[in-house]
Amino acid sequence: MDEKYFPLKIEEKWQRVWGETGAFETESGRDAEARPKFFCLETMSYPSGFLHMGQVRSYCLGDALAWHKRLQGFNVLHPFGWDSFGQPAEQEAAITQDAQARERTEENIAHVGGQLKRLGIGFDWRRETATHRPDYYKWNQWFFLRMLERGLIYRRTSPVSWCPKDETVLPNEQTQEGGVCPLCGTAAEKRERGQWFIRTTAYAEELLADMEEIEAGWPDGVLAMQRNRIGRSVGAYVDFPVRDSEAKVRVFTTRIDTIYGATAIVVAAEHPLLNELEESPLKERVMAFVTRVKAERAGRASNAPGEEEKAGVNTGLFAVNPFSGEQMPVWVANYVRIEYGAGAVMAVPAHDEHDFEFAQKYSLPVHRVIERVSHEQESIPHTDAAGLDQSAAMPHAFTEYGILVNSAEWGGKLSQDAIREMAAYAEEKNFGGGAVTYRMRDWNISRQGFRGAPIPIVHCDACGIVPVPEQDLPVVLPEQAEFKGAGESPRANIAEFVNTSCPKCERAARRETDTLDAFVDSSWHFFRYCDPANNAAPFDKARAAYWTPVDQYIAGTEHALTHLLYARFWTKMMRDIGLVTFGEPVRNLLTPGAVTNLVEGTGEWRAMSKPLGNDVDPGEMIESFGADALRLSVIFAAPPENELRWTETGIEGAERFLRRVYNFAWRWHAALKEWGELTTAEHTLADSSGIASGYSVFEIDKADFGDAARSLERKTHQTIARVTQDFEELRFNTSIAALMELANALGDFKVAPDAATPADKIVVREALEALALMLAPFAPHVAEEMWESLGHTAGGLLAGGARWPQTDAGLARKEALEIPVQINGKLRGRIQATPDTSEDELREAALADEKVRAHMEGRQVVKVIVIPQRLVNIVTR
Ligand code: ANZ
Ligand code: ZN
Repeated sequence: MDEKYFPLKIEEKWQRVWGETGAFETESGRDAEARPKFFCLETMSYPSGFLHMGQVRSYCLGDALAWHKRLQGFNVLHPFGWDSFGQPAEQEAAITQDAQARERTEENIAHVGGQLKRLGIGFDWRRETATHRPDYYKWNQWFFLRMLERGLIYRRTSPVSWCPKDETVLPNEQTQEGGVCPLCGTAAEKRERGQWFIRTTAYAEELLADMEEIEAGWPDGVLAMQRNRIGRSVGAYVDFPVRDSEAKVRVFTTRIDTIYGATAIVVAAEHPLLNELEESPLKERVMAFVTRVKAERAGRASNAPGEEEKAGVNTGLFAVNPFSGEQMPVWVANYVRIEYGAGAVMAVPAHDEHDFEFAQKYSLPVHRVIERVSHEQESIPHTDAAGLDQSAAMPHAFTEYGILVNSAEWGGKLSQDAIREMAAYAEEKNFGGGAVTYRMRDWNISRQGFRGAPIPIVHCDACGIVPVPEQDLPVVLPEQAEFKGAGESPRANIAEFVNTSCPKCERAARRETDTLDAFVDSSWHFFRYCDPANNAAPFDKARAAYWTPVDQYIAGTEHALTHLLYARFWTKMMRDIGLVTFGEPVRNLLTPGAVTNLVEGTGEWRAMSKPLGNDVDPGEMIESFGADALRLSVIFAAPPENELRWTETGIEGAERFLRRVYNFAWRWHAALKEWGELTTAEHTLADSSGIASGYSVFEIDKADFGDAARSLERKTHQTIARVTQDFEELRFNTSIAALMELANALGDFKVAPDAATPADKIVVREALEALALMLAPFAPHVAEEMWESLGHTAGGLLAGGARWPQTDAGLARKEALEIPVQINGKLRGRIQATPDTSEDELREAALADEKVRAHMEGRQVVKVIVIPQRLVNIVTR
């Protein structure tokens, strides 16, 4: 240990030692796997060329937990990978027309990987994976074939964005707001085109039901988002015959009880019924409208309903209500989506807000058929023609359940009962029945972008669609694709790629030119970490059985919805093809908040980003303050889930704290080291995992302890208890606060090292050892240096088998307090409490105290004033 703290020097030293001793290299094999495991995962990184502070935060949180678990004796897997076909990487390559995209990716990987190593993050680098490498994406293609065999993959036409100028398909992600081509700015068009889909909806029910298993370990917000995306909806379908036609229109409704109030049928612009329209001026109007709606949709980034003003046209067709026999017009409108339910609705303006708005605009009738159930109202509200006038004047839709009116023999029933009975009736009469639909859609995995894993399919004129045989995998992505003018995917005019022979009949055939969505890569990547070099399978089943599911995943909220839903789906699929034995891949999920910074000239805190100019380069921070200070500051600044407002004073404070701790260790290390050698020779405690503990334990008569020693000892054990507990609850920031308090207690320990008694040395040594061990998850380089200075020379904390400190429960207990109790300002008694005793508990204890009660005889309590940890004052009359 040097006298002065030079972060860069000790950081370089320990990173070298960790590399040499393989400190973070996860053990495999039977011996290691007899130990309890902990799989700590953060999201992959896009190799964008620089490290972002948000990533730094996430990796520092993960590393803190990984260190803690290692010190607790777990066999810890903390791996790292590159999402190198991920959207930003792809976008950059496409926009810059980067023909050397692959080399650039490898350069970025080397550069950012170097920054992560410089930060000292304890990844097992031997397991590093990158999704753009053929040895990885080969397995994406393998999974594709497995799913194809099982009927989980199918092909159908679906719209893509198309740039008419560049004559190319635009990846959906790249079609920016307003629908312009990212290359030339021309307005994008939509074209129908055959694309590949995974039947994720086959797992919708299970994706929802299994959420029970993860309920405890996932944030409520994420659970809600998943539920909402799956979007289970229970209702009924009803078939409405079209007048003068064989056709029927099927609608999905959650409110079949309102069917007597239906005054129109409204279909989506893509509805097949529209093909049936007779040649007529009306047909022209309808088709013009349909074209307009489709164009508007193409121009919008999302397909969310309700964003646009409602619009529609009358088709001239009529449909017949199978309950009432009433006829109603068929409209086409922009607020009905083809993908949901049956792609058509019965419009009930009186009871649905969307329909109400639509009816207002186009003067459709409003028929009220549900009344509020009122308490006074004993009888059923009467149902005469006057009801109609009344309902026409409804200021808005009445959307609640109630009692049916104007509904023939169903009148007088409660909505809940009618919903059940009317669906059963529809089923009995063969024009409908109960139905469950999901908002979730099948997953379109076709991409026409610059880079990605080629879909392993050959198109043969004779045999049709033929899968590439497994032994021919991987189908390697040609790296020199031209983005423009291919008329298709960028690969379409690369003859060497496209032209091939049919695996079945050996005649000339064409390769599929689409690539797989990069979400495929990330859906299973963490399983690959268990066995990253496997050449015969995506991973070995036994290895995965040991390591997975993931014990703790740390993933930003931007990944919480789509990525995790796909990862959950993928795991269930892998279970069904026999690779794993469970269906939920992630036990616990932490979603760190954004790292924000002031945007100059606006006074606004926004997530750091290069375009906003409010990003901070982690590399520069490391140069100025050291990796430990950066790591400590990003964890200390806020609870993990919260926004982290970046300030340079934060990292300055962290550096000052580390320097203080370091200086204290330096001041004492000579005295303590000697003492350590003389007396203890390190007890070797065997812990439950059978590994020797390097934590020093002293046998000494506590009677020799002075007040200062006693109080420092107590502080040490209280800190161990608190920090250990905080780790359980992922409250990393408050555990750092506790370590700061312990450091302060050391600072207050006024004995000089050369005047210290053996007892003094023992408590200081114990405190410093505990501080080093508990600081290791946050500032591992300083921690290693302190630990070594205390005489532990076995090649570092982990190589030396150091263990998380144990707390002495008796010592950890908070000191007892005596709280005075006053009655009307006069001291009348004392009660026992701890600093944690709540106000309510203090109030109750004071009122229950015997002496106090004796003084209260015959008086009435007006109020009780409680000052926590200090005083209770009872005011009486
Ligand atoms: C008639 C009705 C009357 C409805 C009423 C609601 C209230 P959730 O709960 O989200 O599943 N709907 C059905 N298919 C649709 C589509 N393709 N595009 C737009 N809207 C559609 O919503 C189900 C309700 O959404 C259905 O119930 C239908 O309107 C509408 F008083 O049918 B309802
Ligand atoms: Zn063929």
